[in-house]
Amino acid sequence: MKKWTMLIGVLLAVTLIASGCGGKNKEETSPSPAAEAGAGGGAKAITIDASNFKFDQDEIKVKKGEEVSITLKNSQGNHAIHIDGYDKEVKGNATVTFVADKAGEFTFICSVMCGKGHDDMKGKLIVE
Ligand SMILES: [Cu+2]
Repeated sequence: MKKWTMLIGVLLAVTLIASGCGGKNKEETSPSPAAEAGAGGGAKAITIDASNFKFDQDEIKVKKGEEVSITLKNSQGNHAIHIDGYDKEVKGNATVTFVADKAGEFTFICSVMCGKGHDDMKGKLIVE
């Protein structure tokens, strides 16, 4: 009788350990793809190309709370972007990263006096 009880006890322990390991493995494997997705989707990368005298995108849409990474490429001339309301500035061939924590529409303008078309260089950052 005692032997049986012990055997059942051992079997139970083995089962528990085995299932415990299985559970642990699942825990170990599942966070890594999620972490990768988090890293990949962490910052929304936006590249704006500036030339005389326009930005190739005049509307950027992001979600509120999203981390946004804006890169400005000056393919022609010398321009920079200033985002009103967020007080963020990106100079040519540089990147600025910030969290879009305020919803609304924010105008961005060229903040370098680049020539006669300078005033036409504007766009909208839409945070929804
Ligand atoms: Cu300008």
